[in-house]
Amino acid sequence: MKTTRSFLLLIFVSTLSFAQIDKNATKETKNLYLNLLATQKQGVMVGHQDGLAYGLNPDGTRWIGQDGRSDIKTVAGEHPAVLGWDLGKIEFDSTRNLDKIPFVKMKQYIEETYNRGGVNTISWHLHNPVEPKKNTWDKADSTIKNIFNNTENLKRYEGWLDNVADFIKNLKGKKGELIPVIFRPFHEHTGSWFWWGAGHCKADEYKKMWRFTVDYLIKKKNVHNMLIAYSTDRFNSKEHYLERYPGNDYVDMVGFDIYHTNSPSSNEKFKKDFQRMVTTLEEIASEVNKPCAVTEMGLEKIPEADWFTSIVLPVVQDTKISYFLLWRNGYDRHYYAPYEGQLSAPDFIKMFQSGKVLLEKGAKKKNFYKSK
Ligand code: BMA
Repeated sequence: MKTTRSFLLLIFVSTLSFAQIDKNATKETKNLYLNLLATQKQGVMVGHQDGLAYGLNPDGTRWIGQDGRSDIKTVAGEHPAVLGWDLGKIEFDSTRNLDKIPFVKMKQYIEETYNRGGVNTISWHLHNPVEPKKNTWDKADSTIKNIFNNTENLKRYEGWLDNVADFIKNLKGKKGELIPVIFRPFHEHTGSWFWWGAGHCKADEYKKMWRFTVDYLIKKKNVHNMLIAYSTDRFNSKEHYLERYPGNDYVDMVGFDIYHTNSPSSNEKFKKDFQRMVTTLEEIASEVNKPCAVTEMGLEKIPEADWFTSIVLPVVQDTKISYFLLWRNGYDRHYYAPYEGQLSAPDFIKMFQSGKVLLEKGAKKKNFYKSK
């Protein structure tokens, strides 16, 4: 009897700890979550921020809004497996996001990616709800405290969340089903360059803001096609990583952002830090039973010809990491994925040919949205 009871308890606890936070999530969203877990160590997917929206021509000039085009496809023959998008400026009913992508086009790209079997993740570089003219990089202290202290500020923030909810709830597949997205709010909070960063609010304020946001979207606005990702910037230890973690009931996926600067002198140090952070993330992900990813990364302008195979691949291959997302190819001095003719393009292809990383066809094979 006693054994049966503890056996049942064990089953109960393990189903609980595998579950995603939104019990009313759509079927496709639940499948995405379970399949991210189930297909760990079966290739790490490559992501690219804004990859379908714009990029660079061989001469370094920009291309914008050419349907069917992406720099990764031009270089390696396939679109990225994961596409990142940002909702910055959705706060103001703007028709374009902070990097000038029309929201109607973003919706189209998200739908195309989903229809191809790929994964979409959404970040939000939002303005400061207390002083809405000030942008995401505003460094005012106590912003979060001042949102909750003041009804007008809170109302304003809720209005912004309404816009986020409307956007996410309007993403639909061919059969009218809602498209699951990985929503990654208040990112890089171990740094202090955004108003929600570690230097500008206390840990409990950050957690309060996080929980309020997630509850508002899921419970109040009934957004049920979303997984919630927690992503720090650099961190020194497991404790540091978890310092502002809002709890297992508020996070579906764990990740971090990391940028490589000052190459080549920093190459060894970067690789070491990256390795340590991936190892710690895998440990945490195993403990909390949640999928994990390198939610942003890159080396601006990729001046290292073998960056992908000598620095990135050795660290991410054969790990639990579901994907690493390269930041956007904004313009000729600010890009993170190779484009046609770029120095690291042959090496990117070599990384892809290793069979250890996946682009869109590899994502499709994982059949993320179907139950197994
Ligand atoms: C930053 C830069 C900015 C951009 C922002 C949000 O890292 O790429 O140019 O506006 O991300 O996408």
